[in-house]
Amino acid sequence: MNTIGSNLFMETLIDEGVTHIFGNPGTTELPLMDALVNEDRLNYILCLQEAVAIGAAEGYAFASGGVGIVNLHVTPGLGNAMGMLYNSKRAGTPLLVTAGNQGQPGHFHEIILWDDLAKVADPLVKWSYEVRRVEDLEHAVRRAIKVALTPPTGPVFLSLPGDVLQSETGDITGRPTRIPTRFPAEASAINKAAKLIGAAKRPMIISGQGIFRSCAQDELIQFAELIGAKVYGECASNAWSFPVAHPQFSGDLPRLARPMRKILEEADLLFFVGSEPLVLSFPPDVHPIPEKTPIVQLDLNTWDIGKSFPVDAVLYGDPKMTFPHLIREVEETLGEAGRSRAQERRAVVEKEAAAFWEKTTPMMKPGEESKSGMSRTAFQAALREALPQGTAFVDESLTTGGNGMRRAIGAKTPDLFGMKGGGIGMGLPTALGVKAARPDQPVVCVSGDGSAMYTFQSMWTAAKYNLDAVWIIANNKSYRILKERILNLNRKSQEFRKFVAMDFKDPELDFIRLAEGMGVTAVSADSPNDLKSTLNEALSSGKPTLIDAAIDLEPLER
Ligand SMILES: Cc1ncc(C[n+]2csc(CCOP(=O)(O)OP(=O)(O)O)c2C)c(N)n1
Ligand SMILES: [Mg+2]
Repeated sequence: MNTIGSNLFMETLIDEGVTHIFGNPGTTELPLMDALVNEDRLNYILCLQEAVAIGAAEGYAFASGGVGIVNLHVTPGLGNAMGMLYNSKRAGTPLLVTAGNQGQPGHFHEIILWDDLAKVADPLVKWSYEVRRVEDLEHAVRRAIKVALTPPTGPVFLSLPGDVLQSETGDITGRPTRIPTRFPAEASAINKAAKLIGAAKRPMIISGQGIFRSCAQDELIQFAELIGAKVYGECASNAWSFPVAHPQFSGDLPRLARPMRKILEEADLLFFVGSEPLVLSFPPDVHPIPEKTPIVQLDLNTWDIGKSFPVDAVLYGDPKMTFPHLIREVEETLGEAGRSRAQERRAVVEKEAAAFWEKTTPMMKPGEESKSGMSRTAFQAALREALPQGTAFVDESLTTGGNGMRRAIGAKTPDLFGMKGGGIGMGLPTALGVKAARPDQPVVCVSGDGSAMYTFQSMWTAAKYNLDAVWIIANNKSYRILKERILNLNRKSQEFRKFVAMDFKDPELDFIRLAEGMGVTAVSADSPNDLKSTLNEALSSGKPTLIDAAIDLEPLER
């Protein structure tokens, strides 16, 4: 049989090390679906809506450390994917998103389903291109993957017109190109940073997902302990960068400018590492970063370095590679006396962090274990007990989550997959991708009930491919977060205690029947005891399971 563009596309992906494609096909993708017949080197995971495909690829890329591949259908398919693609952009997830387009001879005639796909995807990706000739196809795919994986990592897009996929061509001729970035920062910059750090009396570290990507957690712990700094997670943190249970860890930074500034003002030196320091929920009324405080930043992501504040010492390099040099220089700069001062400071920091966690760590109150309708803290405390050690945790918990949830699960979960972009509906599909990448690890996702409904079709894909994660719906029958925020406006919702379009009542959502309708086992958990036993059973069943957890939140206050 002749080789055509679609075979070449598949062969190129395989040669680039790809094993999974998340997609949803249409007529323009039929040459690809045909090329997949009898092709056991590639697993095509069918997703019944495009947002699910992107979310799953995102989880897959995150958990595998490689690139996630998505194949979509023309403009409507890409359109459905755009909201979730926004999250991938904000998280810097390396994805190659492809979509079939109508054949080029039909473009001038604007035939049905045609549009300028590369233009549609453009604002959310690092590179967007329509492959116009089969001669360019292999190298376009290779370039796209290289670009996605090069820091700052992120999604890229290729439009694949039908005529290109069906043109006759030869075999692949190239090979993968990767840009190694395991290099330490420049020696002179390390020296400058060490001097600033050595002179600081109250240094503070803000760590982010770049630490996870660099696998530099151990090095960061060593550094934080050496200088006795308080450690915060970046706002909207989507991965573990520092152990939540470490005595110097003080929670994630808030996403509001004033509270953030208040925290940062405590420090006389700020050290940002692998983090996007400013992800705010609202336009800032003050600059969240104190203007005069010296700043050191260590990152491979040149876009995030000094993005909206000045940096006094830039460490452009890989965190894992840079820390050993930095630690050596800081030790020298501090000397005996400086090191012991740092240890005194560390003891103070630990006390302050302990006081914070005493207020924030979720505790089960007497009698709550069997109470129907779980309080937020009882729900979190039950999870802390029930999660098996080594669980990969996908977090879209919204009002049932936050620092309390992170504290609850921190000691049990080496891997956290959270959201950066704020577009809800990522939890359910992300867990699909994490499970596909890590079949032997227990995977648990907590999702808000409202969030789950954006991508509920994920359940069918879980059943179809037996992706045996456990999805816990934190069911409070509402968009609770919107209610909390609308009360803050202090207008009519507050005066009349009425909420427009924020409740799932009349009718309620029946998550059990919804999940069962897609082939997934579903059980309800009314109390913390129920949650513990159902989670246990679900994880040992070897089948994908949904747990509908009844959350009975304390009354809304203001
Ligand atoms: C795609 C998208 N649509 C709408 C929103 C606005 N939004 C933010 S949070 C939220 C409600 C979340 O509800 P749920 O998942 O039930 O969590 P809860 O607040 O109840 O804990 C909505 C609708 C959004 N962020 N993204
Ligand atoms: Mg809700």
